[in-house]
Amino acid sequence: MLAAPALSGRRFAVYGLARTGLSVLRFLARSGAVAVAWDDSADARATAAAAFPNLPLEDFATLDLAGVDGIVVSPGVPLNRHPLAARARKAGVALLGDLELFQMARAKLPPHRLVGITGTNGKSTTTALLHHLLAAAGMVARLGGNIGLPILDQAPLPAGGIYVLELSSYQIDLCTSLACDIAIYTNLTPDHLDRYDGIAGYAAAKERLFAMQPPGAQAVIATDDEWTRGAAARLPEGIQLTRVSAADIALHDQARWPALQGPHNAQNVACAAAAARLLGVGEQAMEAGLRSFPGLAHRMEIVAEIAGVRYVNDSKATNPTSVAPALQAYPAVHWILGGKAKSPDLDACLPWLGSVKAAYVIGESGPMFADILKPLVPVVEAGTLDRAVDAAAAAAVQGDTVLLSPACASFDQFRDFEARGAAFRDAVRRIAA
Ligand code: UMA
Ligand code: ADP
Repeated sequence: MLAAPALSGRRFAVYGLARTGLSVLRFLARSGAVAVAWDDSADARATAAAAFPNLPLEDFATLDLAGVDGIVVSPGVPLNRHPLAARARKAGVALLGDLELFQMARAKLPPHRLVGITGTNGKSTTTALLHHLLAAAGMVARLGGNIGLPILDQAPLPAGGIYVLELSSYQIDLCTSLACDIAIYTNLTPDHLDRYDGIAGYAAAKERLFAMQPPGAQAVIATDDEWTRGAAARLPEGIQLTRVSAADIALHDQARWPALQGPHNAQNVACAAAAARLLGVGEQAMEAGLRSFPGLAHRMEIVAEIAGVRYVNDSKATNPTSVAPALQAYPAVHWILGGKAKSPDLDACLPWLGSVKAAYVIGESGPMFADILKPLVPVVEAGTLDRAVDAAAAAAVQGDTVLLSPACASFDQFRDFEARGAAFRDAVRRIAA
C-alpha cells in the first residue's frame, strides 16, 4: 500500500472521517505519522474509533493547532464557508487533501506516470474508459480518486505503471503541487456554485490542475464550451496542448462501441483516446478497448426490460446538463427527476422535452420542477422514488423508457447517488416480481 516515509513523526489533523478521511488515517499510520481527527457526525466518529482504537478525537472548533504540520480535509467539507479555513490561516497551518498526500508519496514510488481527469461531467466515464483502454493494451494502470476509490488505499504500481485519477474541483482545491503528466479537462457547465465565487471561480479551480503540471507535461482539453476553450487559451507556458472535441468522433465509428453511445460519450471517447495515444496505446488495441468497455453503473445503466419497457438508471446525472444526453437517447421517456437541486432551473433539459411523455417529480426540488414543467409536459407529483417508479410503470407502454435522471444531488432523500440508483433498481425489481 502507498506510504510516505518522509512524513514519519509529523503530526496531522484529519477533518472528515468518511471514505477519504479513513484512507488518510491508514496512510498516515503506514507512514509513521501521528494523527488527531474529528468528524461532526457522531456515527463517523464511532466508525473511526472502532477502526483506530488509539486515535485521539478532538473537536476542531477548539483543537489547538500549534504543533500541527497540516490539516488534511475531506473534499466534502465546504472550506469556502467553514470557520476552519480562517483558523488554519491564522495559525499558519496548511490545509491539504488526500491527493496532495499522494503527491508526497510519489517521490518513493517506482517510475510511473500520472493522469488526472477533471471537468463538470464525464469525469468518471473518461477515467474508467482510459483505465480500460490502457489495460486492454496490456499496460499496468491503477484507477482512483473521486470515482469512489481513494487513491491512498490503492496498491502501488511497479515501474512503468500509470495512475489514472478522477479529480473533482474540491480535490484540486486541496492540492498545491499535484503534478500530472497528462491532465484531461472534459467540459465545464454551472455546478457546485455553493462552493465557488460564480462559474468563473469554479472554472479557475479546475484550471489550477494545469498550473500544477511540470514543464513539458501534456494537457488534453475538449474545447466544446467557452470555459474549456478559455482554459486552452490560458494554458501555462511549457504545457503541450491536445485539443479534442465530441465532433472528432464519427457516428459510424461510435456505433461499434455499445457502452459509449450519445454525443456526451463522443466527448468522453475523444478525451480518453487522445490520452491513451499519448501514453502509447496503438489503434488496434484502442478499437478493441472501445468495443469491450462495459460502461459504469448509475450512468444510463439499463437495469431491466419488462413487458417491452426499458428501465434506465442515470442516478449520477446530478445536474441539468448531464440529463440532456439521456433525454436525447430515447424516443418516449417517463422521466423521474428531483432531489436536492443545484440550480433553480432546468434550462439545459428544456430543448429535449419532445421525447418526454410525462415527468415524475420527487424530493425537495419536486414542487419547483413541477412548476417549471407543468406548462410543457404532463407532470406527476410523486414525492418519493418508489411512488414515481410505480406511477411511471403503470403509465408506460411497450417501447417506452422509464428513466431516473434526476438533475439533482441525492442528499435530501438518500445517502448518495449510488444509494439512489440502488433504490431505483430495487423498485424496478419489485415491479418485475
Ligand atoms: N464533514 C464534517 N464537517 C463538515 C462537512 C463534512 O465533519 O462541515 C464530514 C461528514 O460528516 C462526513 C465527511 O466529512 O463524514 C464527508 O466527507 P466527504 O463528503 O468528502 O466524503 P467521502 O466519503 O470522503 O467522499 C469523497 C468525495 N465526496 C465529495 O467530494 C462530496 C467522493 O466523491 C469521492 O468518491 C471520495 O471522497 C473518494 O475520493 C463523491 C462526490 O459526490 C462521489 N463528488 C462530487 C462530484 O462528483 O460531483 C465532487
Ligand atoms: P462525472 O464523474 O463527471 O459526474 P460521469 O461520467 O459519472 O461524470 O457521468 C455523470 C452523468 O453525466 C451521467 O448521467 C452521464 O450520462 C452524463 N455525462 C457523461 N459524460 C458527459 C459529458 N461529457 N457531457 C455531459 N454529460 C455527460
